[in-house]
Amino acid sequence: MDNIEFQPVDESHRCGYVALIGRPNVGKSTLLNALMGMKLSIVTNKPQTTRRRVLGILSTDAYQMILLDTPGIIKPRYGLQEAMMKDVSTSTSDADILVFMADATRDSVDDMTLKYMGGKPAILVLNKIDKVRQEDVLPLVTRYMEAHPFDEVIPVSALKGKNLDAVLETIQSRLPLSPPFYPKEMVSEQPERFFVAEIIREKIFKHFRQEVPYSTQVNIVDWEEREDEKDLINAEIVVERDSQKGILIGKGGIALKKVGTHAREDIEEFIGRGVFLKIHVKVRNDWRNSDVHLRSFGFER
Ligand SMILES: Nc1nc2c(ncn2[C@@H]2O[C@H](COP(=O)(O)OP(=O)(O)OP(=O)(O)O)[C@@H](O)[C@H]2O)c(=O)[nH]1
Ligand SMILES: [Mg+2]
Repeated sequence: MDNIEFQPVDESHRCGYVALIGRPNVGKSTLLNALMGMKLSIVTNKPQTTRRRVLGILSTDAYQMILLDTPGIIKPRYGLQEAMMKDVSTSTSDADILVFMADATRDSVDDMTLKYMGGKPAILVLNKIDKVRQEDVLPLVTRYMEAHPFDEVIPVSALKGKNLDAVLETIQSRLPLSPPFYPKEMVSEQPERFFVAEIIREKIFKHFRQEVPYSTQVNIVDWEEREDEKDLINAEIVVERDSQKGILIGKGGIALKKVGTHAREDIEEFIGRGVFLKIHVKVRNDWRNSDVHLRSFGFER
């Protein structure tokens, strides 16, 4: 008994899981990063950027919010997308509170996405208000409220950091009373490898068009930490066809080199150390529909 330490119990401390869900490209990952005050989740102007949930842990003395950024909700057409939607379902069932995010520049309410809500406490966050006229927001709010009984509605601009305090306060007030689940200094539970692979994937989304980003998986094959030398990271990019491999590598390797340089800069900033980044490209036919490949890349459908 002597070596058991009793932590003082703070009765008013709040802690819980908060899932950020919504259509692709509405700004969920931008919001996660803005709330966290650091870039954890990759952001591009293409839909379906996020493929699996990214966990951000935001702690103060008073609360701990475990934020789950999720893939954008779509009707799945292939195995990878099925795994992505399973991830959304798991996140919503794990969540104490749902933050449903919608793009204020689009005026349609999507019933398919609302099916993921169940009966959980839900906050509607209308994003991108920097791009719409204020008088257009209210009719959209009305339409959403008719479609689902949201507990709160908050118009924001995740990109410009507008009204995010209101998001934090609203979430905080609805979190369950509970001691923290994670140490307060922890910001995520995903390993550095995951974030490094994501950074490389972000650059591929930014540098290539059409199907190449969607056919790409990035794996960290090896990571050697070396004394007095830069870390050596070996990454592989998996594509579905030889033609995609050709596009990724580019004439004289120039396209892949660009991806590598941009990724390395961000990786070094993220991990705070110098890095040698080696990337090679391999082809796995139709991996997005292969259970064996999906599983080996960590996706479950
Ligand atoms: N104008 C404007 N653009 C925004 C805002 N928030 C996000 N964006 C842009 O919208 C695009 C998509 O942002 P993401 O954060 O990747 O969106 P997402 O919902 O995570 O997308 P998926 O991961 O594909 O589901 C990016 O180009 C962002 O810069 C905003 O408040 N205003
Ligand atoms: Mg995203």
